[in-house]
Amino acid sequence: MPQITLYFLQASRSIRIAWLLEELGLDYEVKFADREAGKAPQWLKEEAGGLGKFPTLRDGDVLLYESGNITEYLCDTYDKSHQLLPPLGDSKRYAVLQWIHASEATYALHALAILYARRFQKDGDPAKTEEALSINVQKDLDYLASELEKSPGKFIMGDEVTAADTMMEFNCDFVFAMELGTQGRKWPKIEQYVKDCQGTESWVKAQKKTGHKL
Ligand SMILES: N[C@@H](CCC(=O)N[C@@H](CS)C(=O)NCC(=O)O)C(=O)O
Repeated sequence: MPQITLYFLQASRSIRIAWLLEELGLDYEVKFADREAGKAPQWLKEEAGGLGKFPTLRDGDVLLYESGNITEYLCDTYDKSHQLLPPLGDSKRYAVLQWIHASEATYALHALAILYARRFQKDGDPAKTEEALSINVQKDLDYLASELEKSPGKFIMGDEVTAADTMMEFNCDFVFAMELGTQGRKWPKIEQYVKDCQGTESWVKAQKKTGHKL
């Protein structure tokens, strides 16, 4: 039995961690659940423990949630060559950590504001709310596109996948799939980036093993 268990909710950020585990070449068991009325089923929350949000990961006695935190833990514990996250003392570490944090604290925040407005806004004009909130999403995407232009390779930090990509790929795929704030605009550089991420052997393996689909 592998000592690592990934509690995986369908159509969620859980794919970030499956992709990272594949990049690290680690053996892991997947406890997969489909959504029920859009939410995580109770049995998965009880079995996983923690905050009841996914991904959640168990490694022996260690229980972790928050995809950015799980990413740091897995890299610090198993990425001995520091391919995915540079070591302490290397300034490139903070360039990667910046994306790990931005993926949740900025990119997901701005996109989810629109999803929640779509779901929960009762009064006023939802289209106007979405248009106003889309400014943040579009600025975020413009910035990512400009950073990808500057990258010496097809991924954020260059030609090799890093933890910046294992976190950010989901944000881009999700925003495009749900058209969250895109307002008809296209970002071909980011569309190509998503294709390149999803074309890696490790992402393909993660998708097959988990059954992830948006
Ligand atoms: N910031 C957290 C977000 C976790 C989160 O909200 N996950 C969603 C799926 S993407 C979830 O578990 N939703 C199920 C529910 O709320 O029932 C992370 O990066 O892991």
